[in-house]
Amino acid sequence: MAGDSSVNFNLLHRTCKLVVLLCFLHISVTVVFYVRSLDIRFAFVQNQQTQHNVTQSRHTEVPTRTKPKEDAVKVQQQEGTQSEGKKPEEPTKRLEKCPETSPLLVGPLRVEFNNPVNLEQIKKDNPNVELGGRFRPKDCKALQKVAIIIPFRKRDEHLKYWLHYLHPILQRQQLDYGVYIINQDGDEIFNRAKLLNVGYTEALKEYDYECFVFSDVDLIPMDDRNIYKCFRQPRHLSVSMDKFGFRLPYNQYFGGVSSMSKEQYLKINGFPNNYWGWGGEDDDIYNRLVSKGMSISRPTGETGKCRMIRHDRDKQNEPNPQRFDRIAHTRETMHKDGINSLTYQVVKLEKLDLFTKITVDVGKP
Ligand SMILES: [Mn+2]
Repeated sequence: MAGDSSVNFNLLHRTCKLVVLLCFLHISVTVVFYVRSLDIRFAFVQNQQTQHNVTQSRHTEVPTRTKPKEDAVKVQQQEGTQSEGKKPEEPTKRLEKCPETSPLLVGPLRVEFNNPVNLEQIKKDNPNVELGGRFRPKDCKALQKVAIIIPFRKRDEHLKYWLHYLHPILQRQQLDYGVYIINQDGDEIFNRAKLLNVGYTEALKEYDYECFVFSDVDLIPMDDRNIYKCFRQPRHLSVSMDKFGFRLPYNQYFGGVSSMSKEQYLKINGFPNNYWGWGGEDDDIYNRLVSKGMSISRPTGETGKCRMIRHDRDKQNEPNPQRFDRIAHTRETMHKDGINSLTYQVVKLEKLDLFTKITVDVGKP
């Protein structure tokens, strides 16, 4: 009996030891994980701050494995001293995202071209638009950065109306946007699609735009709920033009005003460069989209109403007789003709009050 109980006692003793050991192991593992999670949190906070302030990035690199805590403390001190000297930066740091639907929208608008407008007045009416035609909402972070690209030549009267109507609309849409007028230099035949490619390229040199709206200079939306931004599919915005009796002229129509994200644009190798003169380039773009498996998104006919400023046909923009033949071969030509084959010369770059004007030599056929 005595031997039996001592064996029992030994067994109990050993079991207790094992339990204590396991407890200790458990606690130490917990402590290690806790400390590491603290480090990660530090690193995360620093990362967030570096995103907002590039100048601090050198001091706020993620701590190395060896002495993470010391580094983190050092960083905090540095940031403390730096932020004191840089107070103006603070308010921009904590902007919340703008709402999915802007509360500033008013719906249907009256659009007419009877009363002349002038640039001075438009500038006064839009005090928040910055040099080069740039704007971003003050009290929230815009959902998209949008470059508005307008192919142009000798249409200053139309441009004034466009600026007069569009700047207030785009601001109410709470977009982070810039307006780029791509002016074809010289008197050679006009090339709309190539100018659009130039606009895409030049705008990206200036700012990290993620969305591109391609608009004719003479088209004005009649409803500010027609948002000049990008969607999951390429968007056709000018869906019911007064010129066509407020209807789509045909289902595949992609002319007038359209929008495409950077990804969508690159997927189709941009736009063709060899459509000289009027017509066809919008159908070519449509073919590119469809051949890459994309479809067209559109606002409703009511929201998508817009007016075109009446005008005579421009000189040096005659209908292009080759357009039907070109459109028939988009699928074969699109991979070698587009943003990857674009060549041009910037003649002049002007930062004006309400827009950026880029005058370019796009060559001739
Ligand atoms: Mn027109």
